[in-house]
Amino acid sequence: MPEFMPDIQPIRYEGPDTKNPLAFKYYNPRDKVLGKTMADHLRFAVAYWHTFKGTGSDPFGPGTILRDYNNSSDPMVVAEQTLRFAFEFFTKLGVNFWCFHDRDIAPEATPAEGGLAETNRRLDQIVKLAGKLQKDTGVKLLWGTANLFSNRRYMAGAATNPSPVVFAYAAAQVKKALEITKELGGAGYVFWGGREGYDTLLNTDMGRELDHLAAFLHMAVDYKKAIGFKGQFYIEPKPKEPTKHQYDSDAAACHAFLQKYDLVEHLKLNIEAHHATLAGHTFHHELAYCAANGILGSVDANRGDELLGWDTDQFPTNLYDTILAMYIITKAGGFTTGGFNFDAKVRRQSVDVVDLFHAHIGAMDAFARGLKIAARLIKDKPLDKFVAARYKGWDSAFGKQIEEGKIGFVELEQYTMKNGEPAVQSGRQEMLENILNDYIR
Ligand code: XUL
Ligand code: CO
Repeated sequence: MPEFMPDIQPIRYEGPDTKNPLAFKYYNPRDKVLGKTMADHLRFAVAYWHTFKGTGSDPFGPGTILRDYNNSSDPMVVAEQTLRFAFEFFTKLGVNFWCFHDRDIAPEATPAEGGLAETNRRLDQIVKLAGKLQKDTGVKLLWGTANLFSNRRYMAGAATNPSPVVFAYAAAQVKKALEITKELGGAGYVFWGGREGYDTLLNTDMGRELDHLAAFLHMAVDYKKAIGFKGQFYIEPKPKEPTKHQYDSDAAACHAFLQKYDLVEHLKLNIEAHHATLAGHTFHHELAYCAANGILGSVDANRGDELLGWDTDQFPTNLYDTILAMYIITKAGGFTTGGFNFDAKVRRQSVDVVDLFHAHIGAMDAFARGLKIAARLIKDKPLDKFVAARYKGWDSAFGKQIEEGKIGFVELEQYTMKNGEPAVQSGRQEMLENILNDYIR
């Protein structure tokens, strides 16, 4: 097979002083941090949809990005060439994982071309090649998913569609997506609620739609067991886009939903950085919520732009974000099945293949640097020590009695009558922010 990118050499670690823009300054996969290699901490994955299927189109104009592998009128030839390009890209970049939607890797057949049966045949053909390329390169599947939002049949949702016929179609599609994810040894499977939400409540039965979404996920759990798929299920929160209001709007809303419908033992969360921001939270907040509730699964790494209100899916470069993410994730024990999937796309003017490398190199370095800084914060404990001291009252006999539910309002009133006004203590936010900045070197 001739190479697609003969001019691009495998990306290597050259250290912080290198001037080579096609080298890692911080990501050294074999480097050990807190007893684990960087590769094992970070588990980077490339998102197939943005990186290989993205064209740079926006609401004001069509795509600007032309790729050589799209040079055939036969969509299956394009699909195979895209896959080969993708594995060359993974290998040259040095990432160990990839992620895909079913419709990214194989084109959907129209009813006239044979409908779902033909679509599934096409998928099988591509999955066979993907399995071979995975074996040849050692690159693994972090997670698979189904695109339940592009086709017009899903315009009013998939599992939450007002029609059970659409629900059935979506179920058939996810059934196949689970089968191929299993076949490719996927470590996980993501449910992002594409159009599971509403544009107006005037035409929507919200309670019924939520029941249907839960029923759908229970069917997926049952089918997962039936075929012996061992990967982790994730649900990915997002508050809006494409619908005005998505049901899985943020980590807390997903958690409440999973608990109400007895799904919490079956799904963890896949937190996307800019979905958090769109929800009016920080990436840090959403990760911390998951860590505090034992539901942290995986991450879609990206960022938004503070001046653009939409889902810009930019590559993550903000060090504060990566440090705080690594701080939370590492303290929570790190990824098991999850990893960092770059759910991010190059800008519309970044039309060259080399831009895909610059984008991923920068993002991987930003997380590697974040990991190194977080590791020093974890070792030295300047924040932990402050937090422990701030809460030390809870470690006293009195605090313990409250935490253990041994005393109630009556005893607390007696205590307060006796002890009077509590002493207040500074939260020292400015000092802590300075300490954090001090670690960035
Ligand atoms: C959309 C989004 C999706 C999911 C997978 O905003 O994040 O790409 O990650 O369907
Ligand atoms: Co995502």
